Amino acid sequence: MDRHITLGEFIVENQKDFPYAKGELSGLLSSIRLAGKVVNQVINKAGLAEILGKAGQENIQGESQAKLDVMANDVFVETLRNRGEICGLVSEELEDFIAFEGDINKGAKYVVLMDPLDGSSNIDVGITVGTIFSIYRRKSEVGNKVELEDFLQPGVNQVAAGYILYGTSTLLVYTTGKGVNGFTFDPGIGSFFLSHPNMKIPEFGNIYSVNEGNYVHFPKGVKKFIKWLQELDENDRRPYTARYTGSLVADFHRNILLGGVYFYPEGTTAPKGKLRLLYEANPIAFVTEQAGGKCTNGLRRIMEIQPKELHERIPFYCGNKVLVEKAEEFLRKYD
Ligand code: AHM
Ligand code: MG
Repeated sequence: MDRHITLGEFIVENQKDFPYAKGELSGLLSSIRLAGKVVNQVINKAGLAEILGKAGQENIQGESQAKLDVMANDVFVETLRNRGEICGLVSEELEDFIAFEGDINKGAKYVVLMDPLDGSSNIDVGITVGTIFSIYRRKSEVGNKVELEDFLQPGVNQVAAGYILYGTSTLLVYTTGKGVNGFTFDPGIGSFFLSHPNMKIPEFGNIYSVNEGNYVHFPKGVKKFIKWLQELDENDRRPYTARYTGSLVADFHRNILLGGVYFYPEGTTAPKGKLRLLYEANPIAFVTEQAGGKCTNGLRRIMEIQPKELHERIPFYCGNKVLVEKAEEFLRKYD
């Protein structure tokens, strides 16, 4: 049998990239791996375990929560709390940040921001969903209770970020700022193995991913960009192919492997788009840039934007540099 590197081995081996590291980040990534395995197991048997459907409550953003949203949130919160490597957490499902104040969390210097189960509308129909996470060093002094400013940091401060894709296979993809690596879960063994080393977005991509049902609400520049993507031009290999599942993790993962552009623009019914800056846009932007792509709000680099609140939304254009720049060109010209 060939030698396969497990995620655990990879995390430990790469700790040496951070001369100041004491193993806390490695421990934190391992905790995310563990919680991901638990969520994966529940998702796999969701249709049998009576955990499909609505939880009967709304999250802070007025979105109806699915039972699996709540379950995934609880698994990540409790796993990360009990392992002690972080002092606070923000989740899409919770209105405010949680401060972890147990003895085990006292010396922790990291905070996590996450969407525990992204693409909730796909849960009940058995289509790919994901988890997205972002890790920062806290700004306030270690030992004290975490504060809002520890979470409201621009994406350039991220120490690590990534996602778990619960699809035809389960993958964990992450970056610590030294490239992007993907690991596929072997359910028979119970471990993630390195399957996608040093991921790079292909130079050319011909996929575009957007909810075109919102077309009438989009700004003129976005409409023109979509028409450009659909025009015949053999030099550019257009028209491009439309692919959209409604799960950011799935749409993004496909595009990072095959090349293309994902966008969730501002629109008349969603003036700032839909995606959340802190736990959807920023972590995906970090992975994108580390894979050689580009991620902006149509004007500015996502990761340089100073967040103002925990659940703020942002227009999002992400993927091959040339395609994101093409979108920006149309936005500048028409809007
Ligand atoms: P969620 O976090 O509540 O699941 O919402 C985020 C999701 C993204 O995964 C996806 O790209 C987008 O919302 C889909 O929205 P729409 O259904 O408007 O196309
Ligand atoms: Mg989400």
